[in-house]
Amino acid sequence: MHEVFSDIRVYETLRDAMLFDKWNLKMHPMLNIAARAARSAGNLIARNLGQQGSFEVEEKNKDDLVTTIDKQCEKVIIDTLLKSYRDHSVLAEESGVVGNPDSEYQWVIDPIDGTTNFVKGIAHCAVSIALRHNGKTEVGVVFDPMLNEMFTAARGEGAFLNGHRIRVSPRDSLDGAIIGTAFPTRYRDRMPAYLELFSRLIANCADVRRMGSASLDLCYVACGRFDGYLEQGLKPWDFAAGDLILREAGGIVSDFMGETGYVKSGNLVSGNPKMLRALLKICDVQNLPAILK
Ligand code: 2AM
Ligand code: CA
Repeated sequence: MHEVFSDIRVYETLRDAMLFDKWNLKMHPMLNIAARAARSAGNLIARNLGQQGSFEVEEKNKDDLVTTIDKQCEKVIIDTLLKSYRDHSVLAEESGVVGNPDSEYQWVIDPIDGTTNFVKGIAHCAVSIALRHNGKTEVGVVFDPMLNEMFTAARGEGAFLNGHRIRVSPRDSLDGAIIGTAFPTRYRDRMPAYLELFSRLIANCADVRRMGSASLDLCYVACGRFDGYLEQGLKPWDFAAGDLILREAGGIVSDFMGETGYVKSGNLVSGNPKMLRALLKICDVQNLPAILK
Protein backbone atom coordinates (compact mmCIF):
# COMPACT_ATOMS: atom_id res chain seq x y z
CA MET A 1 0.00 0.00 0.00
CA HIS A 2 2.72 2.42 1.07
CA GLU A 3 4.80 1.66 -2.03
CA VAL A 4 1.86 2.46 -4.30
CA PHE A 5 1.43 5.83 -2.63
CA SER A 6 5.13 6.61 -2.79
CA ASP A 7 5.17 5.68 -6.53
CA ILE A 8 2.24 8.02 -7.12
CA ARG A 9 4.06 10.78 -5.28
CA VAL A 10 7.25 10.27 -7.34
CA TYR A 11 5.16 10.31 -10.54
CA GLU A 12 3.36 13.50 -9.47
CA THR A 13 6.63 15.22 -8.57
CA LEU A 14 8.16 14.32 -11.96
CA ARG A 15 5.02 15.39 -13.82
CA ASP A 16 4.95 18.73 -11.97
CA ALA A 17 8.65 19.29 -12.67
CA MET A 18 8.07 18.63 -16.41
CA LEU A 19 5.02 20.91 -16.53
CA PHE A 20 6.91 23.55 -14.62
CA ASP A 21 9.84 23.44 -17.06
CA LYS A 22 7.54 23.62 -20.09
CA TRP A 23 5.68 26.53 -18.59
CA ASN A 24 8.93 28.14 -17.49
CA LEU A 25 10.25 28.25 -21.06
CA LYS A 26 7.07 29.86 -22.33
CA MET A 27 7.08 32.44 -19.57
CA HIS A 28 7.56 36.13 -19.84
CA PRO A 29 11.40 36.58 -19.76
CA MET A 30 11.24 39.05 -16.85
CA LEU A 31 9.01 36.65 -14.91
CA ASN A 32 11.54 33.91 -15.63
CA ILE A 33 14.39 35.97 -14.14
CA ALA A 34 12.24 36.92 -11.13
CA ALA A 35 11.39 33.25 -10.52
CA ARG A 36 15.09 32.33 -10.77
CA ALA A 37 16.03 35.05 -8.25
CA ALA A 38 13.23 33.95 -5.90
CA ARG A 39 14.39 30.32 -6.06
CA SER A 40 18.01 31.25 -5.19
CA ALA A 41 16.85 33.31 -2.19
CA GLY A 42 14.36 30.58 -1.24
CA ASN A 43 17.17 28.02 -1.08
CA LEU A 44 18.96 30.23 1.47
CA ILE A 45 15.78 30.52 3.53
CA ALA A 46 15.07 26.77 3.45
CA ARG A 47 18.65 25.93 4.47
CA ASN A 48 18.56 28.28 7.46
CA LEU A 49 14.99 27.99 8.78
CA GLY A 50 15.06 26.49 12.27
CA GLN A 51 18.89 26.91 12.49
CA GLN A 52 18.78 29.79 14.95
CA GLY A 53 22.55 29.63 15.52
CA SER A 54 23.30 30.19 11.83
CA PHE A 55 22.10 33.81 11.58
CA GLU A 56 22.00 37.06 13.52
CA VAL A 57 18.85 39.01 14.34
CA GLU A 58 18.60 42.78 14.66
CA GLU A 59 15.57 44.88 15.70
CA LYS A 60 15.20 47.63 13.03
CA ASN A 61 12.29 49.20 14.90
CA LYS A 62 10.22 47.97 17.82
CA ASP A 63 9.02 44.40 16.93
CA ASP A 64 10.36 44.79 13.36
CA LEU A 65 13.17 42.29 12.78
CA VAL A 66 15.84 41.78 10.16
CA THR A 67 18.32 38.88 9.97
CA THR A 68 21.59 38.30 8.17
CA ILE A 69 19.62 35.88 5.94
CA ASP A 70 17.23 38.69 4.85
CA LYS A 71 20.32 40.67 3.78
CA GLN A 72 21.95 37.71 1.98
CA CYS A 73 18.68 36.90 0.17
CA GLU A 74 18.26 40.52 -0.88
CA LYS A 75 21.81 40.62 -2.28
CA VAL A 76 21.28 37.42 -4.31
CA ILE A 77 18.01 38.79 -5.72
CA ILE A 78 19.38 42.24 -6.60
CA ASP A 79 22.52 40.71 -8.20
CA THR A 80 20.41 38.32 -10.30
CA LEU A 81 18.01 41.04 -11.48
CA LEU A 82 20.58 43.74 -12.21
CA LYS A 83 22.86 41.25 -13.99
CA SER A 84 20.09 40.73 -16.57
CA TYR A 85 18.63 44.24 -16.47
CA ARG A 86 21.49 46.67 -15.80
CA ASP A 87 19.50 49.88 -16.24
CA HIS A 88 16.58 48.95 -14.05
CA SER A 89 16.04 50.26 -10.55
CA VAL A 90 15.22 48.23 -7.45
CA LEU A 91 13.19 49.13 -4.36
CA ALA A 92 14.10 46.60 -1.69
CA GLU A 93 12.95 46.33 1.92
CA GLU A 94 16.45 46.35 3.44
CA SER A 95 18.46 48.39 0.88
CA GLY A 96 15.96 51.02 -0.28
CA VAL A 97 16.41 52.20 -3.88
CA VAL A 98 19.42 50.85 -5.82
CA GLY A 99 20.33 50.77 -9.52
CA ASN A 100 19.27 53.45 -12.02
CA PRO A 101 16.85 55.82 -10.25
CA ASP A 102 15.69 57.26 -13.63
CA SER A 103 14.60 53.90 -15.06
CA GLU A 104 10.96 53.34 -16.10
CA TYR A 105 11.34 49.85 -14.66
CA GLN A 106 11.45 49.23 -10.92
CA TRP A 107 11.71 45.87 -9.19
CA VAL A 108 9.99 45.80 -5.78
CA ILE A 109 11.50 43.17 -3.49
CA ASP A 110 10.85 41.61 -0.12
CA PRO A 111 13.65 39.06 0.46
CA ILE A 112 11.79 37.41 3.36
CA ASP A 113 8.13 38.27 3.82
CA GLY A 114 7.34 36.80 7.23
CA THR A 115 10.67 37.52 8.90
CA THR A 116 9.21 37.05 12.39
CA ASN A 117 8.06 33.53 11.42
CA PHE A 118 11.52 32.84 9.99
CA VAL A 119 13.24 34.03 13.18
CA LYS A 120 10.99 31.82 15.32
CA GLY A 121 11.48 28.77 13.08
CA ILE A 122 7.84 28.84 11.89
CA ALA A 123 7.82 27.43 8.34
CA HIS A 124 5.65 30.12 6.74
CA CYS A 125 7.44 32.86 4.84
CA ALA A 126 8.12 33.82 1.23
CA VAL A 127 10.25 35.71 -1.24
CA SER A 128 8.24 38.43 -3.01
CA ILE A 129 9.39 40.08 -6.27
CA ALA A 130 7.37 42.40 -8.52
CA LEU A 131 8.30 44.49 -11.55
CA ARG A 132 6.64 47.85 -12.11
CA HIS A 133 6.82 49.69 -15.46
CA ASN A 134 5.96 53.39 -15.07
CA GLY A 135 4.27 52.48 -11.81
CA LYS A 136 2.14 49.65 -13.24
CA THR A 137 2.90 46.13 -11.98
CA GLU A 138 3.79 43.89 -14.94
CA VAL A 139 5.00 40.67 -13.29
CA GLY A 140 4.85 39.20 -9.80
CA VAL A 141 6.41 36.19 -8.10
CA VAL A 142 5.81 34.93 -4.56
CA PHE A 143 7.82 31.83 -3.62
CA ASP A 144 7.26 29.74 -0.50
CA PRO A 145 10.51 27.73 -0.26
CA MET A 146 9.25 25.42 2.48
CA LEU A 147 6.31 24.11 0.42
CA ASN A 148 8.12 24.69 -2.90
CA GLU A 149 5.15 26.77 -4.06
CA MET A 150 5.85 29.34 -6.79
CA PHE A 151 2.96 31.76 -7.37
CA THR A 152 3.39 33.81 -10.55
CA ALA A 153 1.53 36.29 -12.73
CA ALA A 154 2.18 38.52 -15.72
CA ARG A 155 -0.34 41.30 -16.38
CA GLY A 156 -3.18 40.07 -18.61
CA GLU A 157 -1.94 36.47 -18.63
CA GLY A 158 -3.55 34.95 -15.53
CA ALA A 159 -2.10 33.65 -12.28
CA PHE A 160 -0.38 30.34 -11.67
CA LEU A 161 0.81 28.09 -8.86
CA ASN A 162 3.72 25.90 -10.00
CA GLY A 163 2.50 26.33 -13.57
CA HIS A 164 -1.14 25.46 -12.88
CA ARG A 165 -3.78 28.15 -13.40
CA ILE A 166 -5.32 29.42 -10.13
CA ARG A 167 -8.57 31.25 -9.38
CA VAL A 168 -10.17 32.90 -6.35
CA SER A 169 -12.86 31.00 -4.44
CA PRO A 170 -16.42 31.41 -5.73
CA ARG A 171 -17.95 31.95 -2.24
CA ASP A 172 -20.37 34.85 -2.45
CA SER A 173 -20.98 35.71 1.21
CA LEU A 174 -19.15 35.75 4.54
CA ASP A 175 -21.21 32.77 5.65
CA GLY A 176 -18.70 29.89 5.88
CA ALA A 177 -15.81 32.10 4.75
CA ILE A 178 -12.19 31.87 5.98
CA ILE A 179 -10.65 35.34 6.02
CA GLY A 180 -6.94 36.12 6.36
CA THR A 181 -5.94 39.15 8.42
CA ALA A 182 -3.30 40.56 10.79
CA PHE A 183 -3.30 42.72 13.91
CA PRO A 184 -1.74 46.18 13.41
CA THR A 185 0.94 45.50 16.06
CA ARG A 186 3.28 48.08 14.56
CA TYR A 187 0.64 50.78 14.68
CA ARG A 188 -0.77 50.36 18.18
CA ASP A 189 -2.91 53.51 17.89
CA ARG A 190 -4.94 51.69 15.22
CA MET A 191 -5.68 48.72 17.48
CA PRO A 192 -9.05 49.83 18.99
CA ALA A 193 -10.60 50.45 15.54
CA TYR A 194 -9.11 47.19 14.22
CA LEU A 195 -10.44 45.18 17.20
CA GLU A 196 -13.93 46.58 16.55
CA LEU A 197 -13.59 45.50 12.91
CA PHE A 198 -12.24 42.10 14.00
CA SER A 199 -15.25 41.46 16.26
CA ARG A 200 -17.63 42.32 13.39
CA LEU A 201 -15.67 39.99 11.12
CA ILE A 202 -15.59 37.01 13.47
CA ALA A 203 -19.32 37.40 14.14
CA ASN A 204 -20.05 37.03 10.41
CA CYS A 205 -17.52 34.58 8.90
CA ALA A 206 -16.59 30.96 9.69
CA ASP A 207 -13.10 31.81 11.03
CA VAL A 208 -10.02 33.94 10.50
CA ARG A 209 -6.34 33.08 9.94
CA ARG A 210 -3.38 35.24 11.00
CA MET A 211 -0.42 33.64 9.24
CA GLY A 212 2.21 36.44 9.26
CA SER A 213 3.19 36.81 5.60
CA ALA A 214 1.13 39.35 3.64
CA SER A 215 2.38 38.21 0.22
CA LEU A 216 1.31 34.63 0.93
CA ASP A 217 -2.01 35.85 2.38
CA LEU A 218 -2.77 37.49 -0.98
CA CYS A 219 -1.70 34.36 -2.87
CA TYR A 220 -3.88 32.20 -0.59
CA VAL A 221 -6.86 34.33 -1.64
CA ALA A 222 -5.69 34.01 -5.27
CA CYS A 223 -5.83 30.20 -5.14
CA GLY A 224 -9.01 29.97 -3.05
CA ARG A 225 -7.46 28.78 0.24
CA PHE A 226 -8.73 32.00 1.84
CA ASP A 227 -12.02 33.57 0.75
CA GLY A 228 -10.80 37.08 1.54
CA TYR A 229 -8.08 39.05 3.30
CA LEU A 230 -7.65 42.43 4.96
CA GLU A 231 -4.70 44.13 6.60
CA GLN A 232 -3.55 47.67 7.35
CA GLY A 233 -0.27 49.53 7.06
CA LEU A 234 1.59 47.29 4.59
CA LYS A 235 4.64 48.44 2.65
CA PRO A 236 4.89 48.19 -1.19
CA TRP A 237 7.27 45.20 -1.02
CA ASP A 238 4.79 43.27 1.17
CA PHE A 239 1.96 43.42 -1.40
CA ALA A 240 3.25 44.46 -4.88
CA ALA A 241 3.61 40.90 -6.26
CA GLY A 242 0.65 39.36 -4.36
CA ASP A 243 -1.62 42.19 -5.52
CA LEU A 244 -0.99 41.37 -9.21
CA ILE A 245 -1.25 37.60 -8.62
CA LEU A 246 -4.59 38.04 -6.85
CA ARG A 247 -6.01 40.36 -9.53
CA GLU A 248 -4.87 37.99 -12.28
CA ALA A 249 -6.68 35.18 -10.41
CA GLY A 250 -9.98 37.08 -10.63
CA GLY A 251 -9.79 38.91 -7.29
CA ILE A 252 -10.12 42.59 -6.49
CA VAL A 253 -8.00 44.61 -4.08
CA SER A 254 -9.15 47.94 -2.64
CA ASP A 255 -8.65 50.14 0.37
CA PHE A 256 -11.24 50.31 3.17
CA MET A 257 -13.29 52.82 1.10
CA GLY A 258 -13.47 50.41 -1.85
CA GLU A 259 -11.01 52.59 -3.79
CA THR A 260 -7.48 52.22 -5.18
CA GLY A 261 -5.75 54.23 -2.43
CA TYR A 262 -4.24 51.00 -1.02
CA VAL A 263 -1.23 51.37 -3.33
CA LYS A 264 -0.16 54.37 -1.21
CA SER A 265 -1.78 53.66 2.18
CA GLY A 266 -1.01 49.92 2.34
CA ASN A 267 -4.52 49.35 3.76
CA LEU A 268 -5.88 46.36 1.83
CA VAL A 269 -9.22 44.56 1.56
CA SER A 270 -9.49 41.74 -1.00
CA GLY A 271 -11.49 38.82 -2.34
CA ASN A 272 -13.68 37.96 -5.30
CA PRO A 273 -15.97 40.91 -6.25
CA LYS A 274 -18.88 39.71 -4.05
CA MET A 275 -16.62 38.89 -1.11
CA LEU A 276 -14.95 42.29 -1.36
CA ARG A 277 -18.38 43.94 -1.24
CA ALA A 278 -19.31 41.85 1.85
CA LEU A 279 -16.04 42.76 3.59
CA LEU A 280 -16.45 46.48 2.83
CA LYS A 281 -19.97 46.31 4.26
CA ILE A 282 -18.55 44.83 7.48
CA CYS A 283 -15.88 47.58 7.61
CA ASP A 284 -18.68 50.19 7.26
CA VAL A 285 -16.29 53.13 7.37
CA GLN A 286 -19.15 55.58 7.98
CA ASN A 287 -19.51 53.99 11.42
CA LEU A 288 -15.83 53.22 11.92
CA PRO A 289 -13.93 56.20 10.46
CA ALA A 290 -10.87 55.45 12.63
CA ILE A 291 -10.14 52.39 10.43
CA LEU A 292 -9.19 54.80 7.62
CA LYS A 293 -6.30 56.28 9.59
P1 2AM B 1 7.97 41.30 6.84
O1 2AM B 1 8.02 39.94 7.39
O2 2AM B 1 8.67 41.47 5.54
O3 2AM B 1 8.44 42.31 7.85
C1 2AM B 1 2.72 40.45 8.93
O4 2AM B 1 1.40 40.73 9.22
C2 2AM B 1 3.08 41.16 7.65
O5 2AM B 1 3.38 42.54 7.94
C3 2AM B 1 4.29 40.58 7.00
O6 2AM B 1 4.07 40.53 5.62
C4 2AM B 1 5.38 41.57 7.37
O7 2AM B 1 6.44 41.64 6.46
C5 2AM B 1 4.62 42.86 7.34
N1 2AM B 1 5.36 43.91 8.06
C6 2AM B 1 6.35 43.74 8.89
N2 2AM B 1 6.83 44.90 9.36
C7 2AM B 1 6.11 45.84 8.81
C8 2AM B 1 6.12 47.24 8.92
N3 2AM B 1 6.96 47.90 9.69
N4 2AM B 1 5.23 47.91 8.19
C9 2AM B 1 4.37 47.25 7.43
N5 2AM B 1 4.32 45.91 7.27
C10 2AM B 1 5.18 45.21 7.97
CA1 CA C 1 10.77 41.30 4.86
